Amino acid sequence: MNKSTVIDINQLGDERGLLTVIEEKLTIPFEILRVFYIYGTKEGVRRGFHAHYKTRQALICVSGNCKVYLDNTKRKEDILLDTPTKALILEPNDWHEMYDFSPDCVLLVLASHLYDAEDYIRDYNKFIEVYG
Ligand code: T46
Repeated sequence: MNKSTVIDINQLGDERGLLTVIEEKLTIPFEILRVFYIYGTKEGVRRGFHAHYKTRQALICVSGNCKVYLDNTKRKEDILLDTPTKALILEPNDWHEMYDFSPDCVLLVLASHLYDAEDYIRDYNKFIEVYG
C-alpha cells in the first residue's frame, strides 16, 4: 500500500495574479474520475472519520486552511493544508479526519473513483481489521 504524501504544486503567475495548474497523471498520480469540494464547514466541526478500500484522493485547500489527521495503523500525523500549491495525496489505507477549518476554507478533493458508499470503512475496529 502506498504512503500518503504531501506534494508541492507549481505556481504560475505574473503581475495580474497567480495561477496553479493540476494535470492528471502529471501533477496528481492517478486518473481523476470525481471532483468535489468541502466548504462552509462550521466552527469546531470534524469531518471524515473513515478510510477507503480503493479510492485515492488529492486534498487541496484552494482557500483558507484546515488540518487533516492521518492514521495508517503504524503512524499517526497531522497535516496542515494552508496553500493552494500543496496537495495531500491521500491513500485508501489512511483513516482520516479533517478539522480546524478556517471560515473561508474551500477544500478541493480529486478522487480516483466515482462515489460508492461501499468503498468507505467508517468503523474504526473494521479499519484495524482490514489494515492493521
Ligand atoms: C473523504 C473526505 C476527504 C455523495 O453523495 N457523493 C460524493 O462524491 C461524496 C464525497 C459525498 N456524497 C454524500 C455522502 C454523504 O451523505 O455527501 C454526504 C457527505 O459526505 P461525507 O460525510 O462522506 O463527507 P466527509 O467530509 O466526511 O468526507 C468526504 C468524502 O466523502 C471522503 O471520500 O475522504 O471528504
